[in-house]
Amino acid sequence: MLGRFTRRHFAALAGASALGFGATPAAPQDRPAEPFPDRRAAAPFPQGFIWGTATSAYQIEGAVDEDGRGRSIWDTFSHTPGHIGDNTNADRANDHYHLYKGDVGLIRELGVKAYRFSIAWPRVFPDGTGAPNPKGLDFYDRLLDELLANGIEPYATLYHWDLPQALQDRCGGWQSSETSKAFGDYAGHVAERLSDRVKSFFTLNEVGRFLNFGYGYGIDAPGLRLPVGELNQARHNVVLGHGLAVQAIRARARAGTRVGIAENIAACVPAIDTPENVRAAENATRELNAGILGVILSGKYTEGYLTYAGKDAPKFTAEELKIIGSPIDYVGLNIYAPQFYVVAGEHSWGFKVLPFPASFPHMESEWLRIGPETAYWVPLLAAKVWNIETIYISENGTSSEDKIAPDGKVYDLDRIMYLRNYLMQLQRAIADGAPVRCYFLCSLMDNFEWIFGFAQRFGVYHVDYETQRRTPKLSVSFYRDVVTRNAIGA
Ligand code: IFM
Repeated sequence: MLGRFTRRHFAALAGASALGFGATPAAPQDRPAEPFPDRRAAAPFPQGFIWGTATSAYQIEGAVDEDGRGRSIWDTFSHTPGHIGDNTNADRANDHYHLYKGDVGLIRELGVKAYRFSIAWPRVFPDGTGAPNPKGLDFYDRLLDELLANGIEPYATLYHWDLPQALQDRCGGWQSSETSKAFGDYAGHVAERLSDRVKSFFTLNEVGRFLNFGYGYGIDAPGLRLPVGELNQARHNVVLGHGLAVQAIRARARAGTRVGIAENIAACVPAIDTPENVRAAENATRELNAGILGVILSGKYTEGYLTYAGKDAPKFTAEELKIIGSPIDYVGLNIYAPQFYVVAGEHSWGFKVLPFPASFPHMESEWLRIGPETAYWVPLLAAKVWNIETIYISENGTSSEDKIAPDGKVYDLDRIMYLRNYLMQLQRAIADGAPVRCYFLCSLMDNFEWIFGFAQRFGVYHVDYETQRRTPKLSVSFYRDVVTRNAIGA
C-alpha cells in the first residue's frame, strides 16, 4: 500500500493539516500511482567525464622475488616486527602479478574505462639505478595489453612508495638529491618503453603521506624520524625528483604523452561557508600545501612557508625551482578526509584552524573523518589558488568492515553512503566550475593497507586472501550505476 502512496498524498496531508481544514484526501487507490522522479538524472556529470578505479603495485602485486625484482623499503619495513598492525607483509598480497587477467575482468565488470595502477621501481631497476632488469617491464607489458584489449585506458603512477632499498642504503633515499636524479632516469626509461600504450603518467603518489610518515614520524617505510630541517630538505628532494621526472618524460616519451602528480592535498574546508571563511580556506590551501603542490604549481615556495620554516627552510637554487615548476598537464587530488576546518582569523596568514571534537564521525578507518563537502571545496579552492585547468580526482574511497554475509554477499552500505555523498558534492563542484575531468575510485579490490596490513578493506571487490577469491560488494552495483548513467542520485 505504501508503495502507491505518493509525494502528492504527503503534500495534501501536510497542507491540509497545516491549514487546519482536516480535509480527507482522495483514497490512494482512486488515483494512478505517480512514481518518484528518478533522482539519478538530476545531478549529471559532464559528457565525456572519465570514470576509473585505482590500485598500487606493492599493495596488490605480490611476487616480490620474481623475475629479478629488487627489494623495496616497504619489503624491509613490513618484515620488521612491530611495524604492521596485523604482522603481515605484501609478499603475496592479491597475487595480482599472476591473476592480473581476472582482475582486468573485474575492472571491465565495474563498467569503468580507466585504470590507475603503479609501476614498481625495484622491478625495473633492482638497484635503483644502473642497468635495467631485462624482465622488469614485462609484467606491465602484459598488463597493458590486457587492459587495452578490454577497452580500458591505463594511467600509470611511477612511484607509489616502494623505493628501491638499495637507494635507501646507498644515499639515504629521499634524503639525497641522488634519489631525485635516479627517479628522473627511471621515469624517462619507463616513459620511453611504455608510452606507446600509456598516454597518461602520474609521477608520485601522496608526497604528503610517504614523506612525512616515512621520514618524519617514522610510522611508514623507511621508518625515520628526521629533524625538521632534514625533513624539509628531503621534501625538497622529492619535489625536485618530480620535476626531473616531468622533464625526462617530456624528453623521452612519445609525443602527446601527458603527465601530472597525484597528491593528498592538505584538504582545507570552510567550517561555515561565509565569504570570509571561504577566503580563509583559500589562504589555508595555499599556505598549508606550499611545500609540495604550491612549489610544483607555482615554481616557488611562499614567503609564509619560508618564514615559518626559518632556519629549517630547505636549501635550493633558482635552477631547481625551475625544474620543480615544470608545467604539468593535470593535477591529481586524492580526496578522503577533511583535514583542516578553518574560519577567518587574526593570524597574518588570514585563517584559523579549528580543533576537531572527539565526537566527529569517521568511517571504519579512524583517520577517515566524514566530510563530503571536502569533495566540493578542495577542487574549487585548488583550481582558484593555483589556476589549475585540469584536475583528476586520483583517489577517493573508504574502508568498511566488509564481512561476507551468510548469503555470500557483502553489503557495504557505509561505503555506498560515503561514495554517494562525496560524489554528490563533487558533481556540485563541477557544476560550480571546478575543472574536474576524471575520478578514480580507490580501491578496485581489498589489498595490503600499509601499516594496517590486510585488516582494513578499501576495495569494492572483497578479497579472500587464503583462496584469492574476489567477490563483488554491493558498492560494485552502486558505482556501476553511477558510471552507466554518468550521474549521481540522492
Ligand atoms: O590505500 C591507500 C593508498 O595507497 C594511498 N592513498 C590512501 C589509500 C587509503 O589509505
